[in-house]
Amino acid sequence: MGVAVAGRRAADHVVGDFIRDGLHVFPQPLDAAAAGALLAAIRATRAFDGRLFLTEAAFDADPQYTCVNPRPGRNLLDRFENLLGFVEQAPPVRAGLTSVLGEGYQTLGRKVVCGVPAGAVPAWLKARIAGNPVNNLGAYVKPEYRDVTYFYGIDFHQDLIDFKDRDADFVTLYVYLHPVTLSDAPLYVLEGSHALGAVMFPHDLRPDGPGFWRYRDGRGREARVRQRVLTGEAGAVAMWHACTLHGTQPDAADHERISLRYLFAKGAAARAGIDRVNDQLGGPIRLETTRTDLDGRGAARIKANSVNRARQPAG
Ligand SMILES: O=C(O)CCC(=O)C(=O)O
Ligand SMILES: [Fe+2]
Repeated sequence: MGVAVAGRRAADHVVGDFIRDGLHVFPQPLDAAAAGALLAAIRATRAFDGRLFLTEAAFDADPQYTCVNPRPGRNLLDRFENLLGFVEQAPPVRAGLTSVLGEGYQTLGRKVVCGVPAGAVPAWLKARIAGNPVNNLGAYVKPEYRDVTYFYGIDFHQDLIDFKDRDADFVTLYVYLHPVTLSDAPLYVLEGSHALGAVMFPHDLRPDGPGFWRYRDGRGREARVRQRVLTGEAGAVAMWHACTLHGTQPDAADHERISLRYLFAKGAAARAGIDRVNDQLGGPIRLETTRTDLDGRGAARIKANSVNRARQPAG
């Protein structure tokens, strides 16, 4: 088989995974040594412990719920441009992205995501956020550390949640920088959940037998979807559709989980694999309103969570 034919078959395989599962897990991890070098550089910038956080009094003096994530000019990854080639230039990553998004795909964003371990979250904060569906801790982190996104678990969501009035023409690429076991807040991905299209958060999900969920879109359609837990080695890499449900439980380990999260969008290509995927969705590919869990300030106003009820697989 020639190189071009092999490349085309691999590309079809990636798009096929997206059509069926809304998820592609790359068969080989990226360069683990390079992942380790980046991880060391990230860890050298701060202690991922209680010192990340404001005091309760400082928080309450002026609560800020928005603009607490990395943004241009405040993004830790931009300091490590020279350490990112093992992801951004990796031939399997480039080929996979090209098959889904076409030539000239664009980087919509990239950042470090930290799963904060239970022991690092101050007691006052744990009490306040218990049961919230989205525990992005940016609001409670000292401003100088908001160049990383910090989670203490996030319920099943579509990454389209951050993009009202935009088509699901992008994918998330997620890279583990160290081994991630069941106790390191691995991602839980619901295979095939993208097939109902864009649906508002929070989602109607009920356990439906071991490792399965019944997912309803509120428009009369439903699907039985399989829960896949993405444990993996350093350099493990996966990508999913903007409508694929995924989430994490709070990090139960005594150390942080550090990963990279990229968003890539279709570029100049007139038609790409993502269009074939989206043609087959049984629902819209865009929403005017993507979430109903926040109040006017951006604070949680709903206490409910599905992913925390997920049973961990044995092992
Ligand atoms: O890393 C996590 O815990 C969840 C990340 C995620 O789903 C996101 O940032 O959209
Ligand atoms: Fe996400």
